[in-house]
Amino acid sequence: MLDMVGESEGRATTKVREELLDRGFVVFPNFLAPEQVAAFNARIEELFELEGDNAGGEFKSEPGARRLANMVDKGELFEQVIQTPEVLAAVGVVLGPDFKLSSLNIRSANPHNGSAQPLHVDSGALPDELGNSVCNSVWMLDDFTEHNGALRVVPGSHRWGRKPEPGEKPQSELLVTGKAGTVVVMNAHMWHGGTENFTGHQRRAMHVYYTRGDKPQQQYQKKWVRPEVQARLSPLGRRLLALDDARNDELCALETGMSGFMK
Ligand SMILES: O=C(O)CCC(=O)C(=O)O
Repeated sequence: MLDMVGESEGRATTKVREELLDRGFVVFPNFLAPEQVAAFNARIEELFELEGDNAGGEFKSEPGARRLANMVDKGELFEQVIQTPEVLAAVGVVLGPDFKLSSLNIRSANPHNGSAQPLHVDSGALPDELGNSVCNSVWMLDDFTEHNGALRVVPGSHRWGRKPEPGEKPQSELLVTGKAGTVVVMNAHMWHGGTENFTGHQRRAMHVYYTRGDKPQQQYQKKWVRPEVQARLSPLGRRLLALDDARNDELCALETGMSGFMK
């Protein structure tokens, strides 16, 4: 019998399935209402203020961007967002029935940050004999425009079986623009990265990142999420955080979180 996560893949529409398999990404325009975007941004700005120089310290830092990490621990709206049915259905298309949350982070490209992120694959991972192991969702919390550091993707590159060379820029690269509230689900073996922010405003995004069950989480959720938050999670939330999964405990004991390019 399929479990709660496993069942989700069957609910993806044909369009979602085809775009993920063919191009490697699918866009859900205006998925969040403006009030929901505002609620995420209010909490995120509060956290940047509270955490100051330590912001993002549970993971890694990135020149040219503000980051926050371990977000499941930092507000009920984040506990909910990892359980979004449409996104889980799309993730199931990429990863199959056995997957879990890898990490939930915020990335805000700084005004006039002077450079783009390198093209990369998440966690530096390539598909293996079992198939895909990484799938990310990028939630736009500001409009993504041609000038403010929108996401770029290289459609189809999840099938190339290699990572981009430094500075490599395929002609097929596309910019993914959209209104705040839009969500992009992508096979994270597809080459992608943030672009340069030429404007005077922050460009905020939430990265809800999933991985296959036999891989370590980027942030070991059982370690980072406080016991009182763990205790109030739904069965699906517990399952997605892999809180009762001995295999995940072993995997995460062996390896520290890998980024596609950050130190
Ligand atoms: O925030 C974005 O536009 C994408 C960032 C990204 O790919 C990453 O941080 O790994």
